[in-house]
Amino acid sequence: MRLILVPLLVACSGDGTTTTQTTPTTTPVETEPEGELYALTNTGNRNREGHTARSFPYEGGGVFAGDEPDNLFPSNDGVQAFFTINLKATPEDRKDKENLFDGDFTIHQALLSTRQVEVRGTPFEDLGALNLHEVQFDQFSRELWDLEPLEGGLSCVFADHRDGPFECDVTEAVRRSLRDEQRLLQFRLSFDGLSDADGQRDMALFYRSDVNATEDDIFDLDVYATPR
Ligand SMILES: [Ca+2]
Ligand SMILES: [Ca+2]
Repeated sequence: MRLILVPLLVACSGDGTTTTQTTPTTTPVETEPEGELYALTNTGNRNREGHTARSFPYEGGGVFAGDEPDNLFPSNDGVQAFFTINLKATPEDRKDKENLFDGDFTIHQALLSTRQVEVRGTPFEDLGALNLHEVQFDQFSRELWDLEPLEGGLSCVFADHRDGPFECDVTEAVRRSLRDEQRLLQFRLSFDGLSDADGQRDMALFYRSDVNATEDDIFDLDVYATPR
């Protein structure tokens, strides 16, 4: 925050001199977070990412969530997406640097976001908010359909409008993962509701070129960190 003094009142006194009163007001100023940027993305690994139905064991490769009323989901069942970020990965532009997992860093800020999203139908109106829950699993599979969120893990609203933003502050989750030597940061995305049973798709789909594939570089984790 930068303090800006704004003239509030200009008054002329009887002897012809002018006095000015000021009052402090605050204006938000965009500032870069402290530290260096470590830009990570999701793995794009089929063993770590995909979608499951929310009410029965099923799995597929695309990373999407919402109401998917096709013949695989005869009861207008909901789907939820899973993805993973490897904190041990070395960012492309930082080959000369130690990765976050092997190094010793002060983490100033970590923001998880995406712009690789397509919204079909009206999920935010019909199903509610798109929620992000931190989870842990070894292998992506249909058995994750009823996986509980990680105890003490991060939960947040990733988006509540089709125009976004699609993002969450995950600073504490990154700090805790590094402290606990947990190499993988894993998340589930799901809407508040399963389905509005209108026979229409109401979904958020995350992809670059193939909606049914698992692709890397969809979710961005921007970590600002300083080596200790
Ligand atoms: Ca629907
Ligand atoms: Ca609908």
